[in-house]
Amino acid sequence: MADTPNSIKHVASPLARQTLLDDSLTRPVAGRRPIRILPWLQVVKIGGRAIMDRGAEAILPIVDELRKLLPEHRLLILTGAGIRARHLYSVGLDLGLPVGSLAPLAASEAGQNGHILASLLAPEGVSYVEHPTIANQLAIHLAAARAVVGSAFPPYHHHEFPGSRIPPHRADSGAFLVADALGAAGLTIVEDVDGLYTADPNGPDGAAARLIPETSAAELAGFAGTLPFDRVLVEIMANARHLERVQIVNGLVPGRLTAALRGEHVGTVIHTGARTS
Ligand code: GWN
Ligand code: ATP
Repeated sequence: MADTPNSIKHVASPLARQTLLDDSLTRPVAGRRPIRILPWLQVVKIGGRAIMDRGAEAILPIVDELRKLLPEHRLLILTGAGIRARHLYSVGLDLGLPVGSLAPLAASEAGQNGHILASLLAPEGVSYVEHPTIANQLAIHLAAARAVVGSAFPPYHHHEFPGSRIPPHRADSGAFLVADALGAAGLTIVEDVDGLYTADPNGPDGAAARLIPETSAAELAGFAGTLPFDRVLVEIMANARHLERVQIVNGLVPGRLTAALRGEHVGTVIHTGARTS
């Protein structure tokens, strides 16, 4: 027995003998760009507050636009959480709930919006798919249907970072993270404003706010004002592996989403830190 060779102890691995914390040692193995899992996929994030909370007036035209896009694109449509999550934050914070408890509760509101949107697209064969399905079975679902709908919130749950009382990783960062991880062809964020402005166009200084047609994650790192998306997305975009740009468009203007998916510049284009090659 003692003489039996145990080859398991001798599995050759370039990372076997070194710390994973030293970039210079891991770079030869880990520094390469990962493969694109679904390179033909277009990810569309529909604002919870910007679109879904407005009801039929905003939702039905977007549903119509998405329906017409199906022959052209294979879509992962992800919904944000909207006003119900904001109510939840205020009640939860008043009660002293930690960020890790608030994150899954808010996420469930993003899911509810997804169920609503998917019901309206069901005649086209579109269904709501669960987080685990997005993680592991998107390819087979998108072989059966031109699009699926899911929750844009990332499932950080009780692992949410404790730096702030409101979950920092919300629907915009969730949509970006999954689009980049899948190596998708693009991400379009659908809002109720024409794009990123120098200041909140609906805020007190709105009259003086100017649209910024093009910017980068690096430039936004020094942007002191409010943003129409999760602030942590700026840092995430800077470290992107695949997605080279994101476009923010106004979903209240018919045709903008369609134009964006056809590669037209109709909102704010944000260049990420992903290398072109
Ligand atoms: O419930 O609408 O997925 O796709 O973050 O977790 O809080 O869950 O805790 O597959 O796993 O409410 O139940 O709910 O929105 O997230 O889902 O209908 O474990 O399909 O069960 O990662 O949908 O839900 O809220 O997305 O964002 O059962 Mo919902 Mo959400 Mo459904 Mo999902 Mo969370 Mo699951 Mo999950 Mo929980
Ligand atoms: P969710 O999907 O998380 O529910 P949402 O994306 O639908 O949210 P908001 O998070 O409210 O919606 O973001 C859109 C809003 O951001 C706009 O209606 C606008 O008033 C506001 N905003 C704040 N700062 C800016 C800015 N610099 N440029 C453009 N809009 C801004």
